[in-house]
Amino acid sequence: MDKPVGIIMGSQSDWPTMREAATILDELGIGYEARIVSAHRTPDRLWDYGKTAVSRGLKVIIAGAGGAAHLPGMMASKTRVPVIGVPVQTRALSGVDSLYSILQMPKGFPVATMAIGSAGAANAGLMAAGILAISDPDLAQRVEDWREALSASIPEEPSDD
Ligand code: RP5
Repeated sequence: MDKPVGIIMGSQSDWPTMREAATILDELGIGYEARIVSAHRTPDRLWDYGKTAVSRGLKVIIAGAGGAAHLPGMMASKTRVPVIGVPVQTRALSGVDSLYSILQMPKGFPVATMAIGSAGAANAGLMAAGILAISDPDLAQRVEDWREALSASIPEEPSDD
């Protein structure tokens, strides 16, 4: 299977959050790789990843980090492959630190920033799917089906159970 999506994260501790993106990609039959790439702890790895992203066939990068979350922005500086940023929830500042670190990019180097935490990671998977579906009609149908199934799973009335 092709692996058009790269899921990268600053630390092993981000994986429980970023796994939500991977789960969505699995559900939609999209290939991906997952790597730990830290802006601060492994800057050379970040540089190499960004430098080779296009030549390795990556179409979308999902980047999650927490705290001083420089990974998505630095990756966006290094490659034209679209970067979707996921602010990981932190204990000290609940992820607002991550959100602001990822969101406020200077003109010229955009990062599509998702919500804080696991909802943001799942939505990053869906955003990646939507981007890839532009040029893949089979995937577009799977995304439509996924959305319909989600809507169908929402009850019309609340329950006491
Ligand atoms: C960031 O620091 C990572 O993205 C992670 O969210 C945070 C804490 O990392 P650990 O100390 O748990 O490795 O670089």
